[in-house]
Amino acid sequence: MKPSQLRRARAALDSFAVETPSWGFADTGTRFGKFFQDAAAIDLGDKLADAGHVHALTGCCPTVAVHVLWDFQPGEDPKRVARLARKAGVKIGAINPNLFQDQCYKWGSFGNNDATVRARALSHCLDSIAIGKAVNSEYLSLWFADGTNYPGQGSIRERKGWFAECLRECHRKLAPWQTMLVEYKPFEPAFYATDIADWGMALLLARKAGPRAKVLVDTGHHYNAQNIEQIVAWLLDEDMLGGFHFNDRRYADDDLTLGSIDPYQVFRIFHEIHSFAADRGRMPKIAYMIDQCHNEKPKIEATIQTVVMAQELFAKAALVDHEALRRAQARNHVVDAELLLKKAFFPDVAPALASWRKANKLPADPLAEHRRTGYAKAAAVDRKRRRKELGLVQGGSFA
Ligand code: RM4
Ligand code: MN
Ligand code: MN
Repeated sequence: MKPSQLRRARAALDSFAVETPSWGFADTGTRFGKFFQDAAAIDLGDKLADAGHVHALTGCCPTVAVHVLWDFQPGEDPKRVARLARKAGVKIGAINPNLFQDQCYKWGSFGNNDATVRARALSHCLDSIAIGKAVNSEYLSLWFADGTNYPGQGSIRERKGWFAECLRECHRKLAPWQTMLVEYKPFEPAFYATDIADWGMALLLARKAGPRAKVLVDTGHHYNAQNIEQIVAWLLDEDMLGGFHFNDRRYADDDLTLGSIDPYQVFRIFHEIHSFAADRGRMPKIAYMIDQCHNEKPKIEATIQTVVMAQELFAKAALVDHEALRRAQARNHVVDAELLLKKAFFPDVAPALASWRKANKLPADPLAEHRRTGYAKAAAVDRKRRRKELGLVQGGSFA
C-alpha cells in the first residue's frame, strides 16, 4: 500500500466502530429448532463478558445492543446493567423493545386493532426509552413483527395511522440526545402485508414521528435484486439514515455473517458512505450494528470474523479515488469509473489493519488470539456447569 493509502485506511478505521448484539452470543435457532453450544451465554452477564472479550481483541466494539425482554429481568435496575457492562469493558448500546413475543401481540403491537394492546406496546417502548436514559443509551431500535397474513384481514391505511400515532408518542418521550431507529422488513412473520415493509414506509413513518427518528437498514431485509447501496445513498442524502443491522443473506432474512456471501455489496454500501463524507466534508453519524444468528459457527468466532470483515471492507471503501471517479463520471467513462471501485476493492488492506492494531496495542490477529486465550473452552466448562446447577434446560425464546 502507498503511504497515502495507508493513511486513508487508518483514518477510516479510527472513525469506525460496530456494535455487537447481546443475542449474537446466546443460543439461537431457526424456526425449526435450536442446536445448543456449551459456550453460549446463559445470561446478560455472560453476553456482556463475551462482548467485552470481542472488544478487547478488536478494539472496535465498545457497545452492546440489548433486547429488553431477553436481557432484562422484570424490575431489573438499569444502573446495575450499566455497571455490569462497564465491568466487562463495554457500554450498553441500542435498546431493542420486544413487541412480538407476548401472547397479546398475536394480532400485532402498534398495528393491533385493539387499543389496549397498542397502549401496552407503547408503554413497553416508553419503558425502553426510560431504560435508555438510565444507561445513557443514545438509540432506541424498533422492529415490528406486525402485519397481516391474508388479503382483507386488516385495514392497511388504518394500521398505518396507528403506527404513525404510536411512533409519534415514542418520539415525544426521547431525550434530546436520543435517536429512534425504525427498521423495515419485507416479510416474516407476516406474509401478506408487513406494516413497515420497506425503506419508503420506514422513512415516511420516521418523518411523521419527528426529527430524531431515522431509518435502520438491516442488510438482510431486502429482496435479492434490490440495490441496497442505492437505498443507503438516498437515505444519506435525505439525512434519514440512522443505522445498520449487519448480516448477509442468500435468500432473505438469513442472518448469515457479514460479507460471507457478497462482500462486494458491503463494500459498495461503505463506498456510498465514504463518497457522501467526501462531498460533505464530514462522516455522517451512523449506528453500525450487527444483527446475526450464529447457529453453526462458534458465536464469538463468528462475531470476531464479522467485525474484522466490516473493518476490512470499510477500509477498502475509503481507498476509492473520489476525484478520479468524479472525472470519469463527468466524461461518461463507464469502464474507468467501474474500475476505480474494483481497484479499491481487490487489494489487501491487511497492512493498514496491522498498523492500526499495533498503534492501538491490539493483537495482530484477533481470531488467532481469541483461540490462543482459551476463552471459549473455559466458558464452555463454566457455562455447562452453571446450567446444570441452575437446572436450566437450554431452550425457551429465540435468544
Ligand atoms: C428481525 C429484525 C430485528 C431483530 C429480530 C429478532 O428480523 O432483524 O432487528 O431484532 O429479527
Ligand atoms: Mn435487524
Ligand atoms: Mn432480521
